[in-house]
Amino acid sequence: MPPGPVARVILHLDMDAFYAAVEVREAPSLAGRPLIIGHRGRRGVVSTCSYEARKFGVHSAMPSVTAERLCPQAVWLPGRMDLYVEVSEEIRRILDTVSPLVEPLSIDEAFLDLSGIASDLTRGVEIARDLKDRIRATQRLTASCGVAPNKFLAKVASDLEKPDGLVVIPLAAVEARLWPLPVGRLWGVGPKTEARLLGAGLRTIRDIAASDEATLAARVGAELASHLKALARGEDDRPVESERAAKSISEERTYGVDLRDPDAIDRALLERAEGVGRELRRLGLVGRTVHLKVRAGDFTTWTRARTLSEPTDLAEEIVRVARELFAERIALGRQGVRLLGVGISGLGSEGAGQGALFADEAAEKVRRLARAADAVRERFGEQAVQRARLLQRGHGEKDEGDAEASSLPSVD
Ligand code: TTP
Ligand code: MG
Repeated sequence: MPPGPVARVILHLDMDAFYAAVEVREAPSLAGRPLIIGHRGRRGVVSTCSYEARKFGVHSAMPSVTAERLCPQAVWLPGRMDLYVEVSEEIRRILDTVSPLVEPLSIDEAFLDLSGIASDLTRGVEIARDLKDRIRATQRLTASCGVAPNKFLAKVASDLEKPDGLVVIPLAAVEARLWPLPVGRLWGVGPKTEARLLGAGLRTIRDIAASDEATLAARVGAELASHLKALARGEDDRPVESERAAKSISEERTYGVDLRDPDAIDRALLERAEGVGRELRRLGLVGRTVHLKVRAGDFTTWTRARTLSEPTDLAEEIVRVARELFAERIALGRQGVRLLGVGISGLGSEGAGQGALFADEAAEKVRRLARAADAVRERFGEQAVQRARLLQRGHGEKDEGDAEASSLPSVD
C-alpha cells in the first residue's frame, strides 16, 4: 500500500462552565446550586452559568431578565475577569507540558496536536484522561476533551458529553456521532447559512452528507458547498497553529534581603515595569494583561493579573496596574518581599491598538520620551537614563540587597 497522509491525533479541550466553575471552586458552598455569572437587571446578560442553572434553560448570552424568570432561585455573581485569566494561564501552562503545539481558541479552550506524541487515537485518549486528571487535581476544575484525527471532529467530540466528558471520534464513527447533529454545528455555518440550509430541508449533518454537491452549491455557493461536504465526511486538514510570536514578557528579581520598606518595594515595581516596557518597545509590541508575581520571605507566592482597556508599551501604565494589584491583592502580613516580578501578556503588534492609543496625546508624548530614552540607553548604557523616581535613592538604603537572579526580561 502506498503511504497515505500521516494520520494525526488532535485533542480539543474546553473547560466546563468555566467562570461559574471557578467561582464554585473559590466558594464551595455554591456547589450543586444554580449559579449565574452576569449582572442582573434589564440591561444585563448572562456570561455563563452552572450546569444546575442550565437545567432551567439558562444559557450564555441570555438576557438576565429572562434568566431571572426561568430560575428565580439562582445565585448571581458579577464575575472576576482577573481571576479567570489567571486560571486560564495556569491551565495553559499544563497544556504546554503536554505538547509543544498548543493553539488557544478562547479563555477556556485550546487545540493540542498530539501527533508526534501519541501513536494513535487510543493513546491520544489516554493522554486526554491524564490531562483531565491533572487539571482536576491541580485546579479543582473539570474539563471536557475530544480526541479525533482533525480539529473539526475533536471540537465536536469535546462538546458531546459535557461536563467532564471525554469522547473520541475516529473516522469510522463519523456516521454515528457526527451525522445526527444539526447543520449549525458545521464550522463555517452561521445563522444566515443555517437558515438557507434549513430552507432547503437540510437539517442534520447527515442531510449534508447525503446531498448532491451541485444542488448544495446552488444554495450556498460552490466554495462553501465543497467545504461543508468535506466536513460532513469528517475531513478537515487545518493545522494546529501555536502562536509563533512571544506570548508574554516578564522581568523578575530575587532580593538577597527581603524588601520591607514600602518605598523600596514601589521602586522595585517601577524598575521591573521599566524593563518590561523597554522590551515591549524593542520588539515593537504592546501588551494587554499586566501580571504581578510576589514571593514573600516565607515563600508564599502570589500571581495576580489585570487586563487594561487598551494595550500599552509604557512602563507608566504597567506600573500603575502593578501597584494597584500589589495594594489590593497581595496580603504580605508581617513578611517582606523576597521576589518581585512584573510581566505583560496579551501581546500584539504596536499598530494594533493604535487608534485609541494615539487618540490620547499625553500617552503619545510619554511614548516618544520613552523611545528617546531607549535610544540613549542603547548608546550609553543602562545608567545613562534613569527616571527621577529611580534616582530618589536615599543614603543607607541598602535593604534591597543584591540581586540573586538576573533581572533581564524574559520573553516566552
Ligand atoms: P464556553 O466554553 O462557551 O462556556 P462555559 O465554559 O461556561 O460552559 P461549557 O461547559 O458549555 O463550555 O465559554 C467560556 C467562558 O467564556 C464562559 O465561562 C464565560 C465566557 N462567555 C461569556 O462571557 N459570554 C458568552 O456568551 C460565552 C459563550 C462565554
Ligand atoms: Mg467551556
